[in-house]
Formats: sequence, C-alpha cells, structure tokens
Amino acid sequence: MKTKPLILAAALALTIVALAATAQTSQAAPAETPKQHDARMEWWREAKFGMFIHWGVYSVPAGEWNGNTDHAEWIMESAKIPVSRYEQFAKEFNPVKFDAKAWVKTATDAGMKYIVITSKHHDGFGMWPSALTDWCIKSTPFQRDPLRELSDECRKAGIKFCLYHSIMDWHSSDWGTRRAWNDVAKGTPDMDRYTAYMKGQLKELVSNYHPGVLWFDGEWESPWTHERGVDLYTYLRAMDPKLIINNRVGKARAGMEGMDAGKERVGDYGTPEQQIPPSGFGPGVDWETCMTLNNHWGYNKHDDHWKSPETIIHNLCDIASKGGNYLLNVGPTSEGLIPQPSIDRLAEVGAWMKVNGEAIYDSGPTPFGAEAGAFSATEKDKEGKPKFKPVWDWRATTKPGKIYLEIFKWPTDGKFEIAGLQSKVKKAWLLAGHKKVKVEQTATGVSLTLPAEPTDKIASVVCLEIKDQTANVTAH
Ligand code: FHN
Repeated sequence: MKTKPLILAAALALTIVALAATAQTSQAAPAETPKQHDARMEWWREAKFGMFIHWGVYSVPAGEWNGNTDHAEWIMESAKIPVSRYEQFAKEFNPVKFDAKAWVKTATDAGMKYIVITSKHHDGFGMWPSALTDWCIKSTPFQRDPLRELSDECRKAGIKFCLYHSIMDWHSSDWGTRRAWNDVAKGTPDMDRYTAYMKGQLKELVSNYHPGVLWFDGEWESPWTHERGVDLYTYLRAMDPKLIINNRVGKARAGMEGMDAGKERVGDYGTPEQQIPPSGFGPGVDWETCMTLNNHWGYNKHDDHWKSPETIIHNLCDIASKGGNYLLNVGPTSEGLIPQPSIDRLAEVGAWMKVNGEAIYDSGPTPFGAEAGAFSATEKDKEGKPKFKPVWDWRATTKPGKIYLEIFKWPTDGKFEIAGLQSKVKKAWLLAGHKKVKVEQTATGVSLTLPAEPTDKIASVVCLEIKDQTANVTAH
C-alpha cells in the first residue's frame, strides 16, 4: 500500500476514535466534533481558578438551631425543621449590605476568573424573581435581583458568571423523596411535573443571566435518573450551545471523588469535592476540585476553621499540576457580606497570583508524573496511591516551550535537581523579579542553582524555557 493512502487511513481511524471518545464522555451532547468541544471548553480550561458562592435563606440561622451550631446550607434537613417554619427565614432575609461590585472585586483580586453562585440549593429557594414560584427572592424584604446585579458586575469585570442549581428540592411537593417535615407539600410527588418545573426555572436562568456554566448538584437520590440527566443536558445545550455543564447533571459521579464511573455518563467535566485526586486523568478529561474555605459551604457564624493562604496556594499549584481547576467557596451572611476572614485569605492568594499567575492560567499538567514532587505521604493505599494528603515539596505546570516549577520547600544548598528532563533548557528565571537562574544539563537531567533565599515564603516559581514545545522527560 502506498504511503499516502496509509497516512489517510490512519488519520481517518484517529478521527473515528476521537469522535467515539467524545461521544462516550458526553454521549447525549448535540453533535459536536472534538474541535468544537475544545472551543466550548477553552475559557474554562484557561481560567483554572473560580469562586464558589453558597448563599440563601439558610444564612439567616447562620448554622445554629436549638443549640446545635454545626449546621449550614443543609439546616432544613440536618435539623429537620418543618418547612412551614423554614419558610419564615425568607421573611427575615434582607441582605441590605449586598454589594455585587465588591463581591466581584474580592474574586478578581484573588485572581479568580469565574464565579459559580447558588441559584437554588436543596431547600428549593430561588435566588432570583422566578415567575414559576413564590418560594424565591420575591417573598423576601429584599426586593432586588442579586443574580442580575452579580451577572452584570461579572460582565463588567470580564469574568464568567455561572450558576449552581440543585436537582434535589426539599420544598417541592413533586420531588420524589418527600421529607416527613415537609408540612407544606400537597398531593403525591410527580417527577415529570417536577422536571418540567425545573426546566422552566432553568430556562428563566439561562435566558436572563446567560451563565457560562450550569453546576448541577443533588443528583444522587433515586428519583433522578441517568435518562433524565441526558434529557436535561440535551435540553440545555440546545438552548445555549456554548453552555458548559458539569457531570452532576447525570448519575455517573463516583461520590466525593467526583469523576464518572461506568458507561452511563453525561456532562462536560468531573467534580471532585473537598479533595484533590492523586493524579490527573490524562488529556481531554476535564475536572475541577471544589472546596470550602472553612468547614461549611453555607454561612456558619461559629466556623473559624479557615484554610491558610499557604494551603490554598499549594492546593492551587497541586490541582493545576494535575490539569484541574480549583473552585473555592465563600458563604456570605444574611446581611450580604462575604466573611472578612475569607476576604483576607483570598487577598493573600491574589497577591501571589499577581506575580505567579502565569504558571497557573491556561497551564497544562506536569510533565514529570503526578508523584514527582518529592512528596512524603504517610502511606499508600492498595493501588499504591498516597492514602493521606501528601506533603509536596514542589509541583510543576507547563505551557508550550515552558515548564514552571512551583517550589514549596526551598533547597538549603541552593541546588534543585530535576531528574529525567531531557529537553534542552535555553534559559531559566524566577517569575518574581525575573532574576536569571543558572542551569546545568546533567547525565540524569537538569540542575538549577538557586539564590540562598526563596522569592516567596509559600511558593517560589522558576520558569524554564525549553527547546521542545512539549517537555521530553524520561520515566520518573
Ligand atoms: O449537598 C451539597 C452541599 O450542600 C454543597 O452544595 C456541596 C458543594 O459541591 N455539594 C453537595 C454535597 O456533595
């Protein structure tokens, strides 16, 4: 067979495989080639860092009920509050200090490129003036539209406005698993009627606020099925072909690990929750770790267990080194304020991102394999994965022709060895201050000579400009 037809045959085979792969990850998607899928995901893949906002009438009790102070957005369920009593919180919800511009500034000052805010959490309360129910912001003294104000400010600031929407709805008479304490529900649950109601509300949200992402949640209960997820995904993507939808629209998510298991899957990216996977998932598999800043998603006035800026920045580097996004949560008060400890930490993260964001935004995963960071995990599980959160000494991210080293533990002798790097390093410098770094290519890789002191107490970044577009690395 002549070479040319052979190449054509190979190209055709590759295209068929690629289309099949895309079809498998979003089997219900309107027809979309890999190129069109990449174009749709592009802004999200470049963004890397977003703000999650859990805000609703549950911020009124602020985590406390009958002496228990460990509640938050689940308080209706966790305290089994009769829905008729829970509805009174709406009459007390009047966030007069809400300032969308200030919230967006907190996000952009942190280096965040998108905001995902709860339009409706499991309590069913709509944070916008819905025409389909009175169980929404219309029934509060706060006669404004916070989603309108926030989406407008996001647009002005050039960041993406996105919405979290719970499939499960503890308030609706039609949600399939009715709670005993739902003393306002009428008749018997009807999931077809509920799905039509939810689709109607989602149509309001997509048409009025044009979210970049619909972040579904609350999909785990049995009334929601894979088939309903596929139908909803298809309905929404037809409504807005640019819309990105996470994997919780379907039923394939393997618990808090967040990635799809099995064949019946739908949605555009995986959603690990409160955890960072031990490694990435290879090219074309998108994922985003979501995390609280303290121990609660919704506001809890007693929760002062705040993550340090060091933990947040190390998490951000670790997640980016594995090819993921980081969605970090704030839980505003019923007055409309983001807690000051959240603002303070995010400001410190933003100062780091201002100098080092080049290593994170639009970056690719480490070329050295997920465990090449001299981590010291206390033990490994049966698959050999680190069982407890490993302590990383350094991480790496990439761009065409570049490797970024995010160094957490500064070498005392000034020597930083990179085993296995075969690519020729044309030059290297510290992102902070652009000070040149001496590079020696050795038989086993590359050795850097670093200044005595790190440029940053949390993570100092060295950029290596390499001859190859993609780093050539021998097995680590
Ligand atoms: O039940 C929710 C919880 O309230 C919160 O919204 C998180 C954030 O992703 N998701 C669910 C718990 O997995």
